[in-house]
Amino acid sequence: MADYDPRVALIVTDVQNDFADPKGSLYVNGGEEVVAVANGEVGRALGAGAMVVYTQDWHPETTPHFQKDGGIWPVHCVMGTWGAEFHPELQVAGQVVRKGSGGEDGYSGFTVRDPTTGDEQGTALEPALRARGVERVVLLGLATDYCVRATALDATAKGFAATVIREGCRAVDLEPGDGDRALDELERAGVRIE
Ligand code: VGL
Ligand code: ZN
Repeated sequence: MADYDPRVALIVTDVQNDFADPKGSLYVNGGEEVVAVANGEVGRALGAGAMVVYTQDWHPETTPHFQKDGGIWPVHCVMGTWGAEFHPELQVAGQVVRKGSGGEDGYSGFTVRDPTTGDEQGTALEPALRARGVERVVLLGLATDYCVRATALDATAKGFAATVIREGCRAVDLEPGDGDRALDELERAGVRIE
């Protein structure tokens, strides 16, 4: 079990209908199963005085992130639509950080990247953590091989200790095994997997 204290932030990654509901446009197998895990961790984190932050994939209707516009993904998490909303059973009790709204690839909760120029820009996440004196982050959510991976790698690169709760994550697995490979990669990068 992840330990929480006031220097910890739980980052609940993209637990949104398009990923977590079987009717979602980019449904991640078992995505709905992370909701209960997330709620349990949110309760324990808040009880221990830790910060809880939520990321939300938040795309415009047209973005090179989408297949129809030259990218690789079906249309998903379009801002203001049902698919972009958090899963209705997710307990949302903290700051929400949206990413991708300028048409960027928004895999990491910390940075977004312009898919044509490659320019990276920070989101509100790191300033929010620094303002609270956070030293360690605990991550769960969707999807293991994309947003959880990218956010955890950025967290360690920025000097935060990072833990990923495996049972609170599910993978897209475009190629079978992508999720497991992502967890191996994270472990090699110094992320604790539990
Ligand atoms: C994600 C694919 C496309 C994610 C976001 O949240 O992991 N995956 N956009
Ligand atoms: Zn996306």
